[in-house]
Amino acid sequence: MAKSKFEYVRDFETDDTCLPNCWIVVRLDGRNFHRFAEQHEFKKPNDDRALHLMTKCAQTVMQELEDIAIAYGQSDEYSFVFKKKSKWFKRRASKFMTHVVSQFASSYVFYWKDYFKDQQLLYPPGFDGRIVLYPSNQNLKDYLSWRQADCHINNLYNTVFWMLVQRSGLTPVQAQDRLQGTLAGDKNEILFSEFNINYNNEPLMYRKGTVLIWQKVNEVMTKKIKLPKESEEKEVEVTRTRTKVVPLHCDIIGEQFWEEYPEILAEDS
Ligand code: DGT
Ligand code: MG
Ligand code: MG
Ligand code: MG
Repeated sequence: MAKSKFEYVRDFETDDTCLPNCWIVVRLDGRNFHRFAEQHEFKKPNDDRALHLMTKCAQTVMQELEDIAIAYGQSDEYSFVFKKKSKWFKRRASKFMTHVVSQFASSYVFYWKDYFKDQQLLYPPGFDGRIVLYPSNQNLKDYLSWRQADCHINNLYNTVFWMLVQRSGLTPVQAQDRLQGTLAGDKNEILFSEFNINYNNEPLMYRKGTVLIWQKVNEVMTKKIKLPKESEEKEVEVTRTRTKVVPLHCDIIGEQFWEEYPEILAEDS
């Protein structure tokens, strides 16, 4: 086809190809979820419906898009790690980011009612996105460790904060003052001595966030087959191996996780 005189406008498009051989991380985060959580009466500090909906959306993203090796989520954020060798959309950063964020946002609305049975969705939620490239496995592990450490710090703080407000009747300002300058050990001690809570017994999903990985699972199903020499159909059990996205709530800061699942960082990834 002949070129039109307008074709030159394409030259204004900027190249956003991601550097080769790097892990491509897309992190999304709910826009103004402080307000969104208030308006939709999220339980404080952790709402299981909200956390499970986030994970359902992230599973959808992993299943619908190509080349995601692992994802990690907590609070109103999720990080998706694309394989180093991914050639998806010629590694264009804008394609990765927009596909992840739009698929996630539409899933959030689509699956809302499955998780928030009697709570109506009051307005359309939004999510921001960013892309970061990590050249080494250690950088990637440190990135994920950073997000999990963030989850721990925030969750410990929020757990004590809301105990002081909900159980001891402190105002938010008083609770904030009480926690000013306290270390992790102090917060654990307040929880234990004042509320009889051992922080280590709090649900893993709250303390560790959610890791999504691909796992082979065996599925047994019954199938009707017709044998050549017989006239009637017979029901037989067949086992199929499928790869599914599985949620885990485990530590990813230590080496154990990476030793248990070496395929995540494997060279051909
Ligand atoms: P942003 O991200 O700058 O647009 O603003 P926010 O308000 O989304 O701030 P962010 O992302 O730093 O903090 C997440 C907010 O989401 C935080 O205010 C608490 C809220 N949130 C997330 N998960 C839950 C939950 O399970 N329960 C409750 N009550 N709030 C939650
Ligand atoms: Mg933010
Ligand atoms: Mg947010
Ligand atoms: Mg956030």
